[in-house]
Amino acid sequence: MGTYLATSYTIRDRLLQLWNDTQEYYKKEKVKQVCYISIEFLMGRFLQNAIINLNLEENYKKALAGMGYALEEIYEEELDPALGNGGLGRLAACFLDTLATHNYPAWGYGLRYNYGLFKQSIGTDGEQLEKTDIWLDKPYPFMVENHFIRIPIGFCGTVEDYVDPNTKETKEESNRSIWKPSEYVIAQANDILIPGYGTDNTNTLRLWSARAVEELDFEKFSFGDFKGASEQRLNAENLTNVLYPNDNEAEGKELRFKQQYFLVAATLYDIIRRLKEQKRPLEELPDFSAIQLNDTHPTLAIPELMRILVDQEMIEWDKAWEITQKTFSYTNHTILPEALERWPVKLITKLLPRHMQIIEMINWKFLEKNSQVGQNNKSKELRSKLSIIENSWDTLVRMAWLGCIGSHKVNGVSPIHSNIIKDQLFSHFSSIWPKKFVNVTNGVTPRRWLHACNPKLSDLITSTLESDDWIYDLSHLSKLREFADNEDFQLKWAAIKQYNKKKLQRFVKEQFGLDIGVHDVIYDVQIKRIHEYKRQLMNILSHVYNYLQIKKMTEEEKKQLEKKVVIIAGKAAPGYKAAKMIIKLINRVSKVINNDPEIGDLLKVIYIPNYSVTIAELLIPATDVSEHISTPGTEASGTSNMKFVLNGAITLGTYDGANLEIIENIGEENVFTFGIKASEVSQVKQNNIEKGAWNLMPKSLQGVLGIIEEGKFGDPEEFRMILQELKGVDRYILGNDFTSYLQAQKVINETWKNPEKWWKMSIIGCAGSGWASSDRTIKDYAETIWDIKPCPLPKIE
Ligand code: 26M
Repeated sequence: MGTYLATSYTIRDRLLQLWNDTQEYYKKEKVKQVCYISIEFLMGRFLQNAIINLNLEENYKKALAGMGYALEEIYEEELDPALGNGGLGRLAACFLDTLATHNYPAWGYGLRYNYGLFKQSIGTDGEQLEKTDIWLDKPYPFMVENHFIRIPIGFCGTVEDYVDPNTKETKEESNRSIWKPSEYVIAQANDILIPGYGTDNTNTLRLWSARAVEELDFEKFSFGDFKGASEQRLNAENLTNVLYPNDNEAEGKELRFKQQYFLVAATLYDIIRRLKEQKRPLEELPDFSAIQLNDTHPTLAIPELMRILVDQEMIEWDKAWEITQKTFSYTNHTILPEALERWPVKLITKLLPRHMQIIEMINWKFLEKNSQVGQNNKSKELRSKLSIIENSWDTLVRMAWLGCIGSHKVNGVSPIHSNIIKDQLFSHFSSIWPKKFVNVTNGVTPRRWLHACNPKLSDLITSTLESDDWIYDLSHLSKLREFADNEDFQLKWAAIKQYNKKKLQRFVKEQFGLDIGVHDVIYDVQIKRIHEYKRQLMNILSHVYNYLQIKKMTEEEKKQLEKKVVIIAGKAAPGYKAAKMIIKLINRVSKVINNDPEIGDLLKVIYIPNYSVTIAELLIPATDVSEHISTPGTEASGTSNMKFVLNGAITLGTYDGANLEIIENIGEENVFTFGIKASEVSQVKQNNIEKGAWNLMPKSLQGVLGIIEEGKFGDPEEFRMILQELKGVDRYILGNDFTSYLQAQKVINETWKNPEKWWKMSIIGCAGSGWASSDRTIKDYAETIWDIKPCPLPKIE
């Protein structure tokens, strides 16, 4: 620990200097910046990334070796902060790396949760167990509390009419009111310095933590009554205690709502403070900063900015609205209905009474302008479609609607997803504002996801291309295509995969005491949050089928088989019963298969617990086949699919999300595709409903379900819910895709027998992945949405 800390502090020192210089320079240049607000930032470990970005890895290696330490071992001592659930939070982290690397003036704003995503372990029955992740127990040198930045955030209270002392103008004319919150919590800034690769520019990720109000200098903020503040103390600190563990499911908890407001209120205060520091008027906000809302979680920023502009800064409503729309843009990451946030009007009225009024006003003005009030059904229908406020089981605020209406641009994260947004989810808005809806395809940082996690492959690419330019311009990878058939290159390429697989093999042995082969074994990996739409269930059921097939084979037939290690990892939201059952089933199946002497090393199924960014960095470089098998139309993009192709894994995938971009860029002949297209989904679902999924299910899958029901993997009651779903409606159409999934596996096994073909596909995949860099993504955002330009620190000669 000591060496790790000492090493880290030397890096932090350097970063602090660069960071100071960068921030001074941005201020001096008065450049437009982007602020990326996200309820999650899944950063991964810091030290290696920082050392690489500062181009100090060789120096540190040598210096530490001189003292008897191995740098790699020091890296392993670092904790991995889990301040995000999955794709959305990790995307935000990739963006920060790119923004710094390409010298964009940028800020990340998020929350410093006391407890990150729960730690997962697997119980003796194969079930998921959860433990609190108390990450702040250990020192974390890369985050510094900024003592100068403490901001009071109000909640609840009352709203009073505003009467202008001079004109006697009332609320009706001015739209102005005065909010008097009854509770305050302090937002404390904690800064993580973000180094870029090969540049001195160092940006800020500012994470807010909640503190009780007594610690504040009361006089400085004259907010009046602080009676009862002591009772609020515990409440206050509770606010940023825990990251909600749901991924792609909206959780209607009051505390979650408070977190969201706390994040945006502190952030806007901070942005406006920095604008005022430059002595610029609020009218200039859109030229000072673009603000990107990462999903709907920070959309309360829209009414919050309106409140500041109208109530506090005395700006006319229409002018304020223009500023607001110009400033914000919103990214949608999901179309799953259960993930679209809708908050009860009652709850908002209680916690943020003034904001509720503002939301109603925004809605009213919008509807006045865009839909005729008529009594006929058609105009009523249009109004209820457009309205931010929904009347269903309760009166609810649709946060995605608020995001659309309050932003100048709304983007999806892959072409198919953006089309679904434009033509289905928000079709009523896109006919009003056809230009508002755009696509910005996701990307991943090649620094962490190739250069750092797969150093041998990185070296091979650099020596082959005779340049390391690809590290910050990934389009250079296309030149690898010439080498796809080159025997010598293929051998080197394959040897690196072998090396990475050995590393994983050692890990599996150490962690689970399990022996897995490396030579001539296909490593087939599916790692992501466990969710029905991602179809881990289809994966495990296919291997139950394969297992049963092997059991029927003669020794001769078995000799013809390809060996496979199936690896699955990912957490289930603690309240998501079906997902937890899937984990249990995977572990039960794994136990049976791995312990069956008739199977030997032909098939192994391994569930790796407590999946994290760090585990991904180990698994991705070691993968031969990576699975991205969501039901078409459900996975907005996926980003690990990109990381895998970059590292030479071949995709086994459906026609969904960014898989389609992979197919388009490297050719379908280099991807193992299967299943139906998104356009066919509704028909299949309809059939399932009308005829019953069981009746349409292939015999192969019926047989597998039969075996589970016989109790082969324990009491079938434990899996009843997921079995019933499959036999009943089968919402994610596993039954329909099962046969072609098995067929794709056959094709994989056949292809594996032909190494030249295999490695050619693998190389072409990597060569065709230049587009998958988050550098390309950020350039798209910067040019089409944010209107910001790089601002590199001048080099000191
Ligand atoms: C919302 C409300 C309450 C509690 C939790 C949430 C919530 C948290 C995370 C909802 C969704 C969250 O993440 C969704 C997510 O990760 N979406 C993924 O975003 C990736 C980046 O764009 C895409 O690649 C994935 O396809 C998409 O599933």
